[in-house]
Amino acid sequence: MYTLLSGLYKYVFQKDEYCILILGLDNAGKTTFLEQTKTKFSRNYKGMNLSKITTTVGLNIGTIDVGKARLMFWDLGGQEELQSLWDKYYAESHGVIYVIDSTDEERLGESKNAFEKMISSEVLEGVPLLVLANKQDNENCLSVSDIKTAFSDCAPKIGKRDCLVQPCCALSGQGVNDGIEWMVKCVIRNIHRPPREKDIT
Ligand code: G3D
Repeated sequence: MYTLLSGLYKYVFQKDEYCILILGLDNAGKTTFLEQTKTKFSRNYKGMNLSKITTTVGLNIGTIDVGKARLMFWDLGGQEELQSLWDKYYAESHGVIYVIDSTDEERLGESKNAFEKMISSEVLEGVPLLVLANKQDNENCLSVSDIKTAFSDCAPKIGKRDCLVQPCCALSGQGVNDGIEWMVKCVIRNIHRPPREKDIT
C-alpha cells in the first residue's frame, strides 16, 4: 500500500528537471528576461525592478515550474572573456535560449559569431534552441526577418534541432510566455526521442 501511495504521490507531484542555458552578448537582456520569466511563472516571486537590472557578470540562476516540468535556468555572462566559460555548461543543458539585442546593429556580427561558435559545439547537437529577438519595443529595432537574414549562414549548423526565432520584449514580457512554452514542449519531446545511433555504445 505504501509503495502504491508513494508511487501515486511521485506521479502527481514529482517534476522532471531540465537545465536551460541563457546565452548572448552582454547587454542583450538575458537577466531581464530571466527576471521576467520568474515573475510570470512563479506565483509568489517578488521580482526585481526590471529597469534596475545591470549586465550579468558571472552567473544568475532561477527555477520555474511549468506543469510537470521544472526548468532550471543558468544565465551566463556574455562579455567576451566570459564566453569562454559557456561550453563548461553545455553537457548539462537540455535547451539553450540565445538572446539578441535587436537595437544593436553594430554588435550583430559579434553576436552572430558567438552564436555560431556555440551551435558548432557537438555537445549541443540536437538541443532545442530558442533565439530571442529582444527589445522589440524600440521602434528602430531590427525585425525577426532582419535577424534571420543576418544569421542565415548559421542555418546548416543548426541542422535538424528544434529552433525558433521569437520576437520579444523582456521589459514588458511580450513573447516571454510563448518562448517558454515552446521550450518546455521541445525539451520534453527531445528527452523522449530515441537515442541517435552514434550515441549507442
Ligand atoms: P544582460 O543580462 O544580457 O547583460 P540586462 O542584459 O538584462 O542586464 O539588460 C541590459 C539593458 O537592456 C538594461 O538596461 C535593460 O533594462 C535593457 N533591456 C533588457 N530587455 C529590454 C527590452 O526588452 N527592451 C528595452 N528597451 N530594454 C531592455 P540598462 O539601461 O539598465 O543598461
